[in-house]
Amino acid sequence: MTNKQYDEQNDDQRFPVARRSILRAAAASTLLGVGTGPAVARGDRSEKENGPPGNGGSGGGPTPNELDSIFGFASVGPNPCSGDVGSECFESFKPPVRPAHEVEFRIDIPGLVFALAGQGVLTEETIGNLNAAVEDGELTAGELTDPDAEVTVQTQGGPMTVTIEEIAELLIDTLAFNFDPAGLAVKPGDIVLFSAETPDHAVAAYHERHGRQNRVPDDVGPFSSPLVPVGGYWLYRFETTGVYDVYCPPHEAFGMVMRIVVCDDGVPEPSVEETGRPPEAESLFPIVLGGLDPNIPSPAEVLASAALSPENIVDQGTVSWNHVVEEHRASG
Ligand SMILES: [Cu+2]
Repeated sequence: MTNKQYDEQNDDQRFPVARRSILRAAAASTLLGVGTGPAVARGDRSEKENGPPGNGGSGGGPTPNELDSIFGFASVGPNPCSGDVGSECFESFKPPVRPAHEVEFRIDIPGLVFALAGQGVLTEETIGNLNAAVEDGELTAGELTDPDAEVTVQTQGGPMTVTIEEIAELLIDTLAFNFDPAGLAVKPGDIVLFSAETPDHAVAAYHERHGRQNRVPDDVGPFSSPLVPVGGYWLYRFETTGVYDVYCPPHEAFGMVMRIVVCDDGVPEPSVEETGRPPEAESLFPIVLGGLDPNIPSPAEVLASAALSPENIVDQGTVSWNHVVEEHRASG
């Protein structure tokens, strides 16, 4: 995602006048707003043109009775499971293609943190101090050398003054680009609905034919989605028992990867073959934020985390992205 796209999303409402309480609201509205604003608007607009598959709608193409084993089924929307709804939304899909689980494509970057990037209002020293202070995911008294120092940030809504401590708090709220949940256990044959709440995402298997280390069960093809429009979704059926590692091609380098474990009983082992480039060992996310570093795990770290061990995923059913990040930050 480019700065320009973010600037366009940083509308007036996100940076109103009253400061402290609004800052939290700003963070929250970005957490939700970057996705749900456009998602709702675009979903509404396309509602007349499309419907969920198996429900008489076109979905941008013929209604499928089955999902392609490589390309699944993509729809521009509307997505019955968009936003804050329960699993009853799955009933909008007819049984041959009814999902049993949902994963959201998310961007959790407070608008103000993004606005700070590239404005040069923080010194190297302050950035270093902020990064060290938030590394463990908690702000402890005394960690910031000058917590009350103020900086002025240019936003779409005009200049906004914030303290270093407020920036630190927003950095801790920054969860970057992610799949949520980041760990998911499903039964063989289950369909997963990937919901595009924010733009610029896709799903691809770590597969030798994508030039990558093979991290899906033997016999599973090089499946992938297209770039899924906001308000749209992608459906994929996981047939073969085993551990599936997938990534978002535009955002993998920033840590956007996840693991799906397919099993009936017992816990399958990950199968990793050296067929190509492994998951990135280092996150490039601080580059997006002009050097600010909220300590988001790299793709390799995410997939090696205890939180995403197949045992833990099967035990928990789902593992949130927030949990993966918290575990990483706490591990020092
Ligand atoms: Cu993405």
